[in-house]
Amino acid sequence: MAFTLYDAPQSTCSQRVRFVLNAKGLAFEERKLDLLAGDQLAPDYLALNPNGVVPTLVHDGEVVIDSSVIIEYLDEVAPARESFTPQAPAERARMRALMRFIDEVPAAAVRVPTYNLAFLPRFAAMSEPEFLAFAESKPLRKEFMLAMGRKGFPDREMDAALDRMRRTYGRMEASIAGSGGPFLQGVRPTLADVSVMPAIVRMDDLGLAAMWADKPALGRWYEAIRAHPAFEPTYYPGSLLTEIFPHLRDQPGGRRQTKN
Ligand SMILES: N[C@@H](CCC(=O)N[C@@H](CS)C(=O)NCC(=O)O)C(=O)O
Repeated sequence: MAFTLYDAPQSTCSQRVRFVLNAKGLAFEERKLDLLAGDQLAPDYLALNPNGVVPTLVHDGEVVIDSSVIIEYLDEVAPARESFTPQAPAERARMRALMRFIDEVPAAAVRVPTYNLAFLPRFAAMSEPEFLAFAESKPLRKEFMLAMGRKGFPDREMDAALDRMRRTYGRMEASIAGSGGPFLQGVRPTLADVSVMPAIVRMDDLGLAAMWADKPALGRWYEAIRAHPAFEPTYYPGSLLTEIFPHLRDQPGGRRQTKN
């Protein structure tokens, strides 16, 4: 089986796919896109992924897009070594319900602190017409970029996003407690754990891990997922925002860090 993954080192959606490929021991050719340079909007790439986002997987000529769809696809075509889909239909349904929640709530919410705390200096340096043209070029994220503007999301939006992250921690804590842990659905990680992992790593990278200090099961979950053999190769050097944006290291979490 030949796999080509179009991705970006720091992209949370790409990290889901790298984790599953690594866990299964599947060799893949990684084609890294520079998202700030706009590689994802080049006509050749848009022909593969009309959403103009990473990741995109090409498997023996078949193009598969959207990280949740890709990780389900990988678990179907390559169930060996480690499967991330439970056998029992009711458990599968629970996993998929968690994945829908994760895509709708934390995967979307985490973009707000990411843009405000990490990417903003890049956008602030653009002229207004430059920024508007940049936003206009995004098939999937035009409105998101316009809502953010060159000055960043207002406090109201930031607070709402952090609140959605808090609700995620609560949902995770309950799921881990209900299953006995250490993962969301018990002793083995499922695709739901893989789906939420990059959002939690991102919040930690932004200096906001104190937000779940009162959630012991989530703390143990984080240790367990980091100890998985696929974690290290997934987060190879350059995968964290603090590695490429020095201002994040100086002011981890900014003023938000104290607001739990
Ligand atoms: N639902 C899509 C979302 C993909 C997505 O938002 N990718 C981001 C990186 S995590 C991206 O490529 N952003 C580039 C841009 O917005 O121009 C998925 O899960 O694959």
